[in-house]
Amino acid sequence: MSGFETLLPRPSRVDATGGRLPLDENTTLDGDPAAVTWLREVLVAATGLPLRPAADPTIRFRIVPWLNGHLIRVFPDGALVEAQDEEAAFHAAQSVRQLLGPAAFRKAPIGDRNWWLPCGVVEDRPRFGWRGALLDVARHFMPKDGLLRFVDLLAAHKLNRLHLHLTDDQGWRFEVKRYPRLTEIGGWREGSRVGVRTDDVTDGRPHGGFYTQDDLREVVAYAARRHVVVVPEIDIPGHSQSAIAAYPELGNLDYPLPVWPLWGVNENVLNTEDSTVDFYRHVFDELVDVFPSEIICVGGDEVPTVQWTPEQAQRRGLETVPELHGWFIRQIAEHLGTHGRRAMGWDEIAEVGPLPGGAVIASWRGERAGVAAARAGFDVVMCPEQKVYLDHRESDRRDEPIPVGTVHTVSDVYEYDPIPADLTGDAVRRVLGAQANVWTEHLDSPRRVDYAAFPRLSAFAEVVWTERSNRDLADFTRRLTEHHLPRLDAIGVEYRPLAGPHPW
Ligand code: TNX
Repeated sequence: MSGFETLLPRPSRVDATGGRLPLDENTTLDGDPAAVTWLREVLVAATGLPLRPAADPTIRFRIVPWLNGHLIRVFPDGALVEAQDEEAAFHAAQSVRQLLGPAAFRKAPIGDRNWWLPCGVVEDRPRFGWRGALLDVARHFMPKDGLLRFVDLLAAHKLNRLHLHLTDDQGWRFEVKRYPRLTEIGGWREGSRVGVRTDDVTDGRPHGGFYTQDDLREVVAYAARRHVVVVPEIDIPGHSQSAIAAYPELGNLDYPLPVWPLWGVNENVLNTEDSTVDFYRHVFDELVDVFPSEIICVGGDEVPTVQWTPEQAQRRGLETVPELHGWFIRQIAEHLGTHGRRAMGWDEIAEVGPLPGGAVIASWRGERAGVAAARAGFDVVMCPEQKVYLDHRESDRRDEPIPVGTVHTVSDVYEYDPIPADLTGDAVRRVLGAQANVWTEHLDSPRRVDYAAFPRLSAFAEVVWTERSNRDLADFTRRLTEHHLPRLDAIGVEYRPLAGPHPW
């Protein structure tokens, strides 16, 4: 059975009137929004029904600009889906797919079955504009197909930002035409000889991969069609050893470094020479050419400053060495400004000197930095590691395959709220939303990413979509277990079972 009580995330308002609209060979689907074409594609594949266009279709979509969000009305002989804009129409299309039941998520029909929509009304709109997930493709490369699939999973949850962590000490994944060694050398790491897995060594296997600019343009276009904005990150001036391995002149040492084969925080940061800042200006020039996102992430987290000197700070008119960290970020943020883009950075950048105008703070070491930045008038994306880091383990059982971090269960994630209690007044509006971060030191395949991300990301989707007053853990758990996990099963997502870890 499926009905309005199956929708996830939970909609603003539903009113079930009883009865059904059956879908069969004669059912037609049409309307102006592009979401109609997307919906037809997925439903024709799953149902085998033709769902032809028609002047007077059974299921009609239309844009109604004065609406807030979308409105789905289903009657026994037809349905009318109205949406404020293209994005809202796409959300409505996702809901229509959910209402048809888990089999609507398959890629081919699996035999005769009855397809129908429940009669009644759904009215819905998102709580936050930034409903994101970060995927770290630097620690472990995710083949392009896996990325496209991840985008589909985000879209199925009405999430709309994919923060793509493209570079780190352990790998550089973004093709830069001007500096080919970044991917030729920086894209590959040797195995470390330590063959055990703990928090601070890798699995010891050689690893690598990178995306061409055209690969990423494809990902951007695929995501855009699903109303997901891809926010790229090139992490500077720390987390940069892969770049230094490729171009040693970017670093501070007089001997070459390998792409780092260990996890953790690394002292081999970029130097602060003009030539290095210029190098990165060119890198970001190519980045903005591929990614249309207004907001571009420059990283800025975890920057040890032991390789920088007081003289270098003085030369830049700064009093202390740590201010070089802020200075470096500002150089690149200003450069992004010349492209009409805004810099986003991890919350450390708020502690090392004045923030660049228009900066967006990703508050990851708790919520304190985010609250302060919001009060100071900066936009904030909340992603506190103690709440929404999906690489962290799901229980403290010894057989949990991912041993890192603090325990975050599905209900822990569900109980998170992006607006901290001490944030009030106008500053609340500075919180653009939140994102769940999937770091991949210990997730070396799409299969592992599925395990870590789901179903916690399903809980997170409701956190950022549904009004707080409309959230209810018991109701969510029922929808999840009875209706949503079967959808993930139909897609082929190997999520962590609620009952306990998989034996692998
Ligand atoms: C901290 S979050 C990091 C990442 C790690 C993560 C592991 C952040 C800005 N930096 O480099 O992958 O912890 O949970």
